[in-house]
Amino acid sequence: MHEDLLAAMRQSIADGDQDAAKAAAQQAIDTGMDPLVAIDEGFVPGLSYVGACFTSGEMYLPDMMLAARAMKSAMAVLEPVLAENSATRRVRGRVVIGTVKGDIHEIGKNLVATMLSASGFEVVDLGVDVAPERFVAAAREHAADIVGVSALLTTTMTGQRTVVESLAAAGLRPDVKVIVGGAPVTKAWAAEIGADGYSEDAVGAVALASKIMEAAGAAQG
Ligand code: B1M
Repeated sequence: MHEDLLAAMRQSIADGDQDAAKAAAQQAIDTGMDPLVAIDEGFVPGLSYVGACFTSGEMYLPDMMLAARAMKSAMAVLEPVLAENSATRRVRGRVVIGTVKGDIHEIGKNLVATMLSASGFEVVDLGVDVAPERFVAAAREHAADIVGVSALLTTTMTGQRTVVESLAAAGLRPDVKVIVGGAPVTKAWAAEIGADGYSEDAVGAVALASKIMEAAGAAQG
């Protein structure tokens, strides 16, 4: 049953079938499946499959767009439940998040934002294709503790370095910490560009942000 539903989720994304994706997400909720299991083991493998087919030339950009649309439909069903499940009232810190300039991938960034806000962080989501100046202005305006920068393309991940440099040039570093993530991003890259942390996934991003806030609290005594 569990495996059948996960397979249906993968298939709905591979087919780019919004209705099937929504129905599978709803079925996950109705049957008490953890929304994160549905995302990580059902829907994301569907997207990975589509990504691999795109690389090998078996699928084209419109297929990837349909898959993304189906994924977003499933997320619209799952994210409110995800937020509800882990809702906490304590504000643990303020995070400004966005996808770098030139990059319009948002699904992973949205998941990170949802998980952070569900875990008690105040999140200001700047969306996609965000210029470094906007990260700086928002960090200042919202007195951010952390700026989160997502990048999904090898050609746009350099934008993460620009954000780190722009925050420094604006005099906001090192008080504002920077965390980075996205499929091509690595821990080594984060270290190279002077970011304060890297996480592979949304759950890790919450742990990382929490660790940063604890360290900041300890430093203040
Ligand atoms: Co694009 N795309 N895409 N795409 N796309 C990839 C990334 C690609 C790997 C596909 C492939 O070739 N196999 C490839 C990049 C190759 C590279 O640079 N190495 C690629 C390409 C080439 C492109 C275009 C250039 C295609 C073209 O036009 N010829 C184009 C670029 C557009 C642009 O941005 N300027 C493009 C466009 C698109 C769509 C618009 C069709 C669509 C995005 C729609 C949308 O987001 N609204 C799309 C999609 C869907 C994908 C794939 C299939 C799926 C991405 C995704 O949502 N994954 C992707 C292939 C793949 O990843 N297997 C691909 C699911 C999501 C939950 O995972 O985003 O990795 P992810 O997020 C994870 C972690 O990375 C991490 O946590 C998240 C949750 O666990 N994480 C963070 C992410 N951000 C974080 C931030 C953090 C911490 C962790 O701290 C701040």
